Amino acid sequence: MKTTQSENLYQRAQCVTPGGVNSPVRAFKGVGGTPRFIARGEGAYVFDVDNNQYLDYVLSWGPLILGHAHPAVIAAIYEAASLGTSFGAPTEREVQLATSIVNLFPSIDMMRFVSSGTEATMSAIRLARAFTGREKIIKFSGGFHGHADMLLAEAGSGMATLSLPSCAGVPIAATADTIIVPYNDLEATTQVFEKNIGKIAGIIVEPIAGNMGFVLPSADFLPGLSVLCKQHGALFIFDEVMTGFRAAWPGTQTHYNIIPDITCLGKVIGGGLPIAAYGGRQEIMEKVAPLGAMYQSGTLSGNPLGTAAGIATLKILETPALFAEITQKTSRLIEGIQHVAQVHRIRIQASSMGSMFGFYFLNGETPELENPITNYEEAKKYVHSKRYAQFFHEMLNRGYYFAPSAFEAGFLSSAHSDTDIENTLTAFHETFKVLG
Ligand code: HOZ
Repeated sequence: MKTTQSENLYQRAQCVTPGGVNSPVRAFKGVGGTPRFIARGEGAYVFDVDNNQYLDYVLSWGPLILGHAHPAVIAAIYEAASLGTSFGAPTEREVQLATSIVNLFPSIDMMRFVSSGTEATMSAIRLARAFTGREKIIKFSGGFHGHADMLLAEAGSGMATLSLPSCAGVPIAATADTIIVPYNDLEATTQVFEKNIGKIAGIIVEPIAGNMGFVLPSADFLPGLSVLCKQHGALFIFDEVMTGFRAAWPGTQTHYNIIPDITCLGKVIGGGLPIAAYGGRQEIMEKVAPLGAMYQSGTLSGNPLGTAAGIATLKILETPALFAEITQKTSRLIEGIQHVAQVHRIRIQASSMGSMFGFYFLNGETPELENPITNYEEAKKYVHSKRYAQFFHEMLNRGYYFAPSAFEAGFLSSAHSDTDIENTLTAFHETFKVLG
């Protein structure tokens, strides 16, 4: 595979941008090699600057559930752009998209648009603190909620890939009120509440952990957290930036039958443009300025192009059976991967929910359990990172683009065809044959 143009651009990029990338997860630090510079995307495929074609299982880290450059989404963006790109004043599309979201989520009476998942979670934490008058928050190790100071402790995603337990430049005081608990550990969470009576403002959780690889919650975990929050007057914050309109329709809270106090959304609701949101019960959201004293703002919040892309995306995603079809294809992929691994006697842990999936290569230290990885601590211990790196490059060279890290989830789109899945599984067979 010729990669000269990517290599040239990477050289130039490194001179003007730290690590040559505008978000650390894009660098190939966890797998080695040169990041591919992407020239264009079409449906399930991306094409790099050397004109190599890849079947894309990253999909811009989740937003592109309809695939790249979906004609209806592009048409909506063109139409919006032709009328003006930003006004710093309210628009009808904001009301339209917010109304759809409020109607779909029983937990959301009111919501506020922001421009990134980071802003959504940062604002949700501030709101929980404003509403409860308390300062401490609980987050789970390996959970990634964007890059706000108080949440960059034992965080997943790029922090996991780079093995950074904490972030330089974050003052100790910023994370002093962040209490870290292992994911899926209800007992430890209960103890934290008991030791901090009347002090916990809220719990923030990725209902499905998708930034330490892919870990599903145990049956009692999310309901248990919900009960704990109610018992202790703390707010339950569901970070559905990644899982919303992805792992379940409209979110995992519906699937698990949980009514969180605050929900964070992003990725899919912006159809590939920078839109995110946080929302919840009316009495909580009324604390947000200008109604209340919790201040939060943004020049580009609710941007016309982003809301247009979001409206177009959700409209198509509502097509009967479409969501179920993408879900089915994702299950087919995961079952196929499990089968290939069995045939080649390579130990993996693989699972999916909706159109989100993940698989771990397990190392020799891993106990003989069906799903040995249930939290970040276990992921760090049992993941065979070297094997993932080898897998990644074998697949990349065959034209399949997976996340360049063993600690990220994967995604499917409506543009991925059955043939794409079958071809992917054939490539897995070939790759597993040569894995060391
Ligand atoms: N949530 C994204 C992947 N885990 C992060 C995207 C980014 O950091 O660029």
